[in-house]
Amino acid sequence: MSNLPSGFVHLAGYLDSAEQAALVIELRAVMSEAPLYRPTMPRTGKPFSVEMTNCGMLGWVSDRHGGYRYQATHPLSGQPWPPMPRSLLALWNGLSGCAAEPEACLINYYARGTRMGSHVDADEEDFSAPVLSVSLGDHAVFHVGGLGRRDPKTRLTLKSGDVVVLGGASRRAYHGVDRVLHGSSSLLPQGGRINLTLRRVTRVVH
Ligand code: MD3
Ligand code: FE
Repeated sequence: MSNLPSGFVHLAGYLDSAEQAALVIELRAVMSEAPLYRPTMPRTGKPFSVEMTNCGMLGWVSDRHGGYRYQATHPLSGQPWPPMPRSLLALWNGLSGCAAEPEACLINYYARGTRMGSHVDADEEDFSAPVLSVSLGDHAVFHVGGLGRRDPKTRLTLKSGDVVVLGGASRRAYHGVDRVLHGSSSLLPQGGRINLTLRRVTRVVH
């Protein structure tokens, strides 16, 4: 019995193992230029469970005093984010139905035992464009609910190579990662899970 929000499309196994391996090589280059770091929560300064970095013109960041926001530079190095790999731009062009390019690709790294609490992605100006998610490495138990925090949730497993398109109403739905199934994939030698989210941030002029 699944009751997914409208516009939620789960493409299980969309990337084959060669495409996944090629993407990991490109992401290693991105992460050597823009290292993973652990953001902190607005106001409390509590560290996130997940480590993050970005590629593209803009990156999503969070810290105690500045809050959630997009900015053009890595918060530790002060350097511009590395460009988005062309393979990701091609994925967006094939699946998003959005003529404008994605501006941000948030890279989340889930080490053993990490999770992401239920939230809505609301720091973008443009909600007409979908969010496109790519999962790599260990499987994750993911939940998606509705527009209200207490709405019923559907749980599904996101596996390596899965792509999810969050368009329409699903773009504003609550969602999160309950747990990562350690050792469920051999894609990443050190284990864990990488999730990419490609986003449009500024308004698309139609
Ligand atoms: C449903 N990431 O980075 S990706 C995030 O697996 C985030 O790392 C999760 O939530 C992860 O903000 C989930 C799938 C996803 C992304 C955006 C959504 C699902 C979504 C936006 C609205 C509804
Ligand atoms: Fe999210």
